[in-house]
Amino acid sequence: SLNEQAIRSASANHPRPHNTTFAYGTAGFRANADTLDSTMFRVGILAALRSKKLAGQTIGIMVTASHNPEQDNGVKLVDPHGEMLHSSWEQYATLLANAVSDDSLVATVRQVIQATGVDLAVKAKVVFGHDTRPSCRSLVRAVVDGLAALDTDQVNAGLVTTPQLHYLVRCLNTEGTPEAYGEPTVDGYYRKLATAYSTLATGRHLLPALTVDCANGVGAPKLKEFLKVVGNDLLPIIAVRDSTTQAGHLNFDCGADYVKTQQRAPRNVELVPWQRYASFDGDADRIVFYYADADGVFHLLDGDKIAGLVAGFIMDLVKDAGLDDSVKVGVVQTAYANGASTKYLTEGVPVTCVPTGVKHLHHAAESYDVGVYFEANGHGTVLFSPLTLSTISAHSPSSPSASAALSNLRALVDLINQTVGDAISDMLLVETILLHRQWSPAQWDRAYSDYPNRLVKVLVADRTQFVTSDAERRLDKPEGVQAAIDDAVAKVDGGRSFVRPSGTEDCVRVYAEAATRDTADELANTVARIVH
Ligand code: NG1
Ligand code: ZN
Repeated sequence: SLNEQAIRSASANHPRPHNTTFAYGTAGFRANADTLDSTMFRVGILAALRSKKLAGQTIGIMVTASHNPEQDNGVKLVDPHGEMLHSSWEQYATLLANAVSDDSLVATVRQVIQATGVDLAVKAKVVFGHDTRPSCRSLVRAVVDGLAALDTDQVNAGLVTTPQLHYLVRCLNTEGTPEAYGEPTVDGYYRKLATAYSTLATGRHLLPALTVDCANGVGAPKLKEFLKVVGNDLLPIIAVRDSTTQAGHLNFDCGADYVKTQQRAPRNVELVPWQRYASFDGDADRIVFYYADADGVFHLLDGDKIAGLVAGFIMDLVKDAGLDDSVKVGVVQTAYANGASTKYLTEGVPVTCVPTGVKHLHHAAESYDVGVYFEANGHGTVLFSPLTLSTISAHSPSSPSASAALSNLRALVDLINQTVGDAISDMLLVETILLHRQWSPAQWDRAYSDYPNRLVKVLVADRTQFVTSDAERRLDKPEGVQAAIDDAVAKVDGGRSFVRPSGTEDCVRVYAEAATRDTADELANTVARIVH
C-alpha cells in the first residue's frame, strides 16, 4: 500500500517554489538549479512508480543539464531498455512536479497510480547518477528521499556520463538473459568498449593524436578512466578543457554546443593545421570533430558528417562480410541536417527525416536493419535490429577477407552504445573508421561541402501558436506564414528554410540555407521578420 505519511513528511522537506511551473520536455526537466529541489524529490517518486508499473524493472535517473550553463541543472528518466522515458509518462512527471502542496502531491501520486494501473505491491528498483555540477550533491539527496518514500531498491552510480547511466540501466535489466548487454558497472562499460576497440585497432598504422575538449565536464574524468583501461598505445589522446573542480568552467567557451553554434574552436585552443580535434558536451552524450586548414580556416565535422562516415563504413563491412543481401543500412536525420549531407547520403542509402528530439530519431532508426541516426549537433548512435544481430552472429564467412570484415562488424556492435548517443563511444567509432581508412580529417571532410546556413532564435508572444507538419519542415499555423516563407525561399538560389517552436527554450527557431553565406543570412533574416 501507499505510505502517504512518508510521502507527506518527506515532501515537507522539499517544498515547491511558488511562481514556477515545470514541464518535462524533450530533455526532461531543466532549469536554474536553485528551483529544482522539489522536482528532484518528485522525480524519485515517479521513477519508483514507473518501475512498479514495469514489473520491478530498473528505471534510471540522470541528474544533469548537459550543455546548459553551470548554474542550471536538470533530470531525465531512463526506461528499462536504456531509452528515454516513454512519452506517455511525461505528463505524469509534469503533474507531479507542479502539485502545489504536500497534500496535493499525495493526491497526484494516487491519480498517477490510478491512471496507469501501478501495482503497489511490486518492489521498485532505480539506478541514479549525476554530472559534475556543484548543485548535484543536494539534488541527488532529494531524488533519494523521493525513492525512499516509496521504499525503493536503489543503486547509486555516482558520477557518470549520461550514456553510461543508460548503459547501466540496460545491463541491469538484461543481466543473465540472452539479450545481456554487458556487465552492469562503469568498469564493465570500459572493458566492453576497450575490448571492441582493441579488436578493431590492433595492427593498424596509428594516426596522429586526437585532441579532445571535455567541456570541463564529466567526460574528462570518464575519458581518463577509459584511457587507463584501453591503454595509450592504441589510442593517442590529448584531453583539454578537463577541469571539473573550478567554479564556472563547465561548458564555458568550450564544449560541443559552443563549437557547433559558434562554428569555432574552444577559446584558447590553438588549432594546429590538419590535426584532429573533438569536443564533448557537458554530460558527454554529444560529440563534434573539427580541424583547421593551412590558412587557419575552421572546418566543422558535425553529426551529419559523422552519419555519412559511419553509414559508409558499415555498408562496406556488411558487403565485405557477404551480408549485403540481408542487412540494409538506413540513416535518420532531422530538418536541421545540412541539405548537402542529405543529398550526399540519399545517393547511397535510404534517408528518413523526423521531428527534432532523440526519441523520434531513435524510434525511426529501429525500423532499419542497421539504423544510423545523428542530429547535426552531434548527438547520435547506431541501432542494430535483433534480427540483424542474430544474422551477424550466425553468419559463416566464405573467404578470409569476409571473415575479417565479419569480426570487425561484430566488434563494431560492441563498440557502439546502442542505448543513446555517447561521446566516448562515438569518438571511438570515428577513430576506428579513420584508422581503417587512414584518413585525415580533411579527407573525411571531402565527401561533400556543407551549404552555408544560419540558425536564429526569434522571440514570439506565444510559441504554441506555431504548428508544424512534414517532420517540422512546414508550418500549418499561424495561417499564411508558410506561403510567405515559400515566397522568400523561391527568390533565393539554393534556398531552404523552415520554422519550428523550440522544445527546450521559449522561442521559435528559424533555419535557412542557401548557395552563399550572404544569401543564407539574408534568407534567415527575411523569414525571421515574417514570423516576428
Ligand atoms: P529545440 O530547443 O527543440 O530546438 C534542442 C536541439 C535539439 C536537441 C534538443 C535536446 C537544435 C536546433 N535543437 O532542441 O537538436 O538536441 O535541444 O537537447 O539543435
Ligand atoms: Zn548532452
